[in-house]
Amino acid sequence: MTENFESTKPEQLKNFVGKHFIYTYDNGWQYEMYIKNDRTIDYRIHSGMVGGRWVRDQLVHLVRLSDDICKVSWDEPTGTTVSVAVNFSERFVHGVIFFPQWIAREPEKTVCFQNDHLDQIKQYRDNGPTYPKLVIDEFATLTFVEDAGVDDETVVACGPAELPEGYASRRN
Ligand code: FER
Repeated sequence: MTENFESTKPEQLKNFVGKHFIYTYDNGWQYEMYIKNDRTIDYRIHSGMVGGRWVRDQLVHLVRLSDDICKVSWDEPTGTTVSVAVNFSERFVHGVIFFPQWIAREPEKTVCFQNDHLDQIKQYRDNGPTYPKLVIDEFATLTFVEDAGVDDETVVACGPAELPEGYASRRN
């Protein structure tokens, strides 16, 4: 079996698909996510341990927890696994990130536009070590939220360093 999406119920995801948002974890790490469709996100990491990293077309598991709350979970090619719950009405996030030990030791190895470096990333991953994982368990505040529609390839189309001044600090 390749992928199992048995929890995904596309008809329950209309409030979440198309959401584009920027958030800052309580440890100061700033992230941006675009839920491109019910199976896919694009994202940029503005600051933190792997600030500068950005990714398009990450396959995710997206579920509805309430009309305003969804959970997005995925397994990166790096071996990092992530599960992020987003509460749009109270504008906060809770994320758990499980970093393999090789990233805890040398996080800069993952700082790139990952899509262009997949062979290298998979080699790092397979070299390990994996254990012990670095588990980051943090709340975050949503500082910017918009509806960007489905499958818009222009939302996350460049690295964080190439964005206009003030892009990530916009608040709404
Ligand atoms: C997030 C937490 C972690 C997130 C992405 C990651 C887009 C990815 C981390 C990594 O692969 O290094 O909230 O949102």
